[in-house]
Amino acid sequence: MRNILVLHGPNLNLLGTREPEVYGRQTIDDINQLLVEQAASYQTKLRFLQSNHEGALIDAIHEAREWADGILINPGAFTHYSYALRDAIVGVGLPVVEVHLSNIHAREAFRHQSVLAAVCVGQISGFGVRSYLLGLQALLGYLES
Ligand code: CA2
Repeated sequence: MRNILVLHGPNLNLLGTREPEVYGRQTIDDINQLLVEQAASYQTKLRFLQSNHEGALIDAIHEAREWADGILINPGAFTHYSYALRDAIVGVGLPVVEVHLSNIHAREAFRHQSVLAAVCVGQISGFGVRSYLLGLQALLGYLES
């Protein structure tokens, strides 16, 4: 049995309420439900946290050392500037996959850079909700190999 922490960063609690053309119509609960369904066929347990606070995400990454095999994260806008999240990822040494609903490379210039991608196993961006499902598969495949 694998244990994976799924983290959703700032403003992702608003999914499904605005900007459907960018982020789709599904809510964060819909995404979590789809992930749970996928995880079941991989003998994997998921724990979820959404937070608008950098420190809460960092605390969750630190605590994951005690129980998780890996982390799936959509860091939201922290992607583009949070050296503190980057240090936390390096600090715990767990494999992390970064996912984005939108294609951050096709948007405003400030979104093109991720300060986290280099310390993650990889990044999946632009496939909507499927980015999360592909990300979970990629993380589990990485753990198998
Ligand atoms: O594409 C993604 O998944 C992002 O991580 C989403 C972040 C954005 O800052 C990143 O550059 C890319 C923003 C999430 C905000 O989500 C909202 C959803 C509905 C209404 C308002 C915000």
